[in-house]
Amino acid sequence: MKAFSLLSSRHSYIKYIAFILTFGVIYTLTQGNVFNFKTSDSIISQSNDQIQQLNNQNSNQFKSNTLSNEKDKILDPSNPIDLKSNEKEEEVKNYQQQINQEQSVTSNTIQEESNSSNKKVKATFVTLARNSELYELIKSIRTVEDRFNNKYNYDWVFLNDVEFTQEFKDLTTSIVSGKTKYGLIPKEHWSYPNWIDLKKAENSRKNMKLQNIIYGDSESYRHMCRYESGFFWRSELLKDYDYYWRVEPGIDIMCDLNYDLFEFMEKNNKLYGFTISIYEFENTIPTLWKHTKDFINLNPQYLSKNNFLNFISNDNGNTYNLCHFWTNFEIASLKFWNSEPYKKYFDYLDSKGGFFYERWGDAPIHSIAISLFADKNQIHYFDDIGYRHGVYGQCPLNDKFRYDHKCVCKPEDDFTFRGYSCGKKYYDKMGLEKPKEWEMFQ
Ligand SMILES: Nc1nc2c(ncn2[C@@H]2O[C@H](COP(=O)(O)OP(=O)(O)OP(=O)(O)O)[C@@H](O)[C@H]2O)c(=O)[nH]1
Ligand SMILES: [Mg+2]
Repeated sequence: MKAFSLLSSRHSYIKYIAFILTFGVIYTLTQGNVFNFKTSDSIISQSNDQIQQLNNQNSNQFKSNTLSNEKDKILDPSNPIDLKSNEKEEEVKNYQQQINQEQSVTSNTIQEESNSSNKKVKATFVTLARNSELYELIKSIRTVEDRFNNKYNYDWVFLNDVEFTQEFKDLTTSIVSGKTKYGLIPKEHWSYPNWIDLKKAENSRKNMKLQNIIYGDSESYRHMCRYESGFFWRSELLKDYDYYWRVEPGIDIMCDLNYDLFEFMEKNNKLYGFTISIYEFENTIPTLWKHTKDFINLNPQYLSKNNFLNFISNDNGNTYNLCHFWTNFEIASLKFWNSEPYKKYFDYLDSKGGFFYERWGDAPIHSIAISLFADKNQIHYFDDIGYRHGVYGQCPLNDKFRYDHKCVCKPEDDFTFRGYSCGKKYYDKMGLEKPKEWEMFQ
């Protein structure tokens, strides 16, 4: 008010002073406002940056966590946070805290599990494969890693009758979480022994081809079966391990495995674990049982007192009922194959030439041996894997179990109690209670 009355004064020097004073006041007020605007702009842009940062952090967390829908909505980039709303900012902070809590619970749980034993079991995965199977195989490895081994980091041994390619080694090493080791099978483990009549073996292959017997005409399949029966466990690369888990190209693990299966084997004194049991094609093993009986008659001391003969024979050992554990999934003790009874049994069978004159598989041979030489309580059926290889699969029948373990298998696809499976016999002869749902899936 004072400034306006001075401007109307008749004295020019007073007018001049009044003008300067008025200009000064206006300038000060204006500059003050400019700074004030700038300050509030920078506060908004700062808090904008902070919230953006928070939002980015949350989006990253989101990628590595399973969040509820509510959280998804808040963190969804297509549902941006209203910068003016303090409430939303508060909400984001709260969820940030919740996520952090969830994260620490998850890692504590894993920590607890991996700390459940002070000493890691001496165990490894083992895969026999051809270089040409690499891309089928890495899918198998990936499923085993995702469902199990990324928590335990067990090693992986790869075996081949020819050198592995660099691509095979690089790719498998990039996926396996434990150490990888690559072995070239010695010639004497993958060739005809000198007592084999090659002409007789060739005639047998031709004959089996005419009968349309699966792999009946294949030489390499026979070497593979002989190797898996009598030699893989002698590999130098396996000598530091007690247990192995066999993995083949083209398999799938369909449930989360939240415990250490090797530790289970060791703690429970198990020697052999399987997922699928099935009947063998009789025309691939016409004389296998006769030779087995001869071997037992010559070496009765090897027969276990509490054996599982009634799983593999319906007539107290007179004939073989063809039941065997599928060996493309095997978690087993290397010591068992390295034991005197098994080594002698293998050598005896090998001397009879049935790997080449017939087409003996490693699955019936492993199964017969474990059923005769081990205590039956040392055999374990892993009913919780959710396993598939080719047409046959194993899937836990209990809904809650499947949901809890994020299984992606269909109970209808479970083979355990189907007609061509030996699963029902296994439960009965082992004296186990079948799952309550079994009758719906036979
Ligand atoms: N290095 C090598 N590996 C082989 C050879 N033949 C088979 N294998 C591997 O031995 C394992 C068993 O062979 P498969 O052909 O799958 O035999 P199978 O499981 O009885 O038959 P499928 O039911 O058809 O899978 C697989 O891991 C193969 O990758 C071979 O000639 N060389
Ligand atoms: Mg196979």
